[in-house]
Amino acid sequence: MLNIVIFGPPGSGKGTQSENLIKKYNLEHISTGDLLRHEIQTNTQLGALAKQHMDKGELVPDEVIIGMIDSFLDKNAGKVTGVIFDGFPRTVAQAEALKNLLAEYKSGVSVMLNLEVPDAELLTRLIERGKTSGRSDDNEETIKKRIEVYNAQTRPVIDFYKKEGKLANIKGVGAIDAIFAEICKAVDAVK
Ligand code: B4P
Repeated sequence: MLNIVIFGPPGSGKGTQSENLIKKYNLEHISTGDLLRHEIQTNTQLGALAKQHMDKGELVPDEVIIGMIDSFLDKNAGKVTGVIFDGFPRTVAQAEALKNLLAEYKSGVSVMLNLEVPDAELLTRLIERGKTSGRSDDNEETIKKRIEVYNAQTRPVIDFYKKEGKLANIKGVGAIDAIFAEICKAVDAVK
């Protein structure tokens, strides 16, 4: 299986580039952010819990997220040619859990695409998205908190994949197509 982790701070282009990757490589897509927003929209208990954290720009607890990934793999592993993990893992504990879960299927992460974008650009993009997204976490105060949480809790995941020899740094500023071309080079190198 071709297992791609697309990684980066909020607003770095994970969702945007995932759409391109799915089309080109015919991958199954899991976005933990989308799944959580679906839970909120359908008023589930999990959604209510997630909303409390997301509205404050915090991460949703690891055990909730890991449970979602576990059931996703249960349904899909072995039946698909590959998976794109979008917005997951966001903590080292999540990265370790993913390694263990994929090992159960004699598989592992093929490459981790780390989209690098400066904070000022992230803020501009997400404030712009907030004008139309309807997302309660796309406002200046929450965006700043999300960037802070990224730096404190999520950035260490880069070192995890560096040690695993899976890290591919991608400059995430510029035209979406040009960034995608760099992403494809990194994916083709591990295919
Ligand atoms: P996500 O849904 O993952 O939200 P995100 O990081 O804001 O989105 P993304 O990074 O995909 O947006 P994109 O750059 O594509 O998470 C939301 C929340 O859910 C988290 O804060 C957390 O609370 C919770 N959560 C999710 N996963 C979790 C986990 N694993 N553990 C714990 N909690 C979790 O798009 C941004 C904007 O930039 C768009 O408008 C796009 O058009 C634009 N853009 C993209 N590329 C561009 C480019 N090259 N140039 C200019 N603009 C660009």
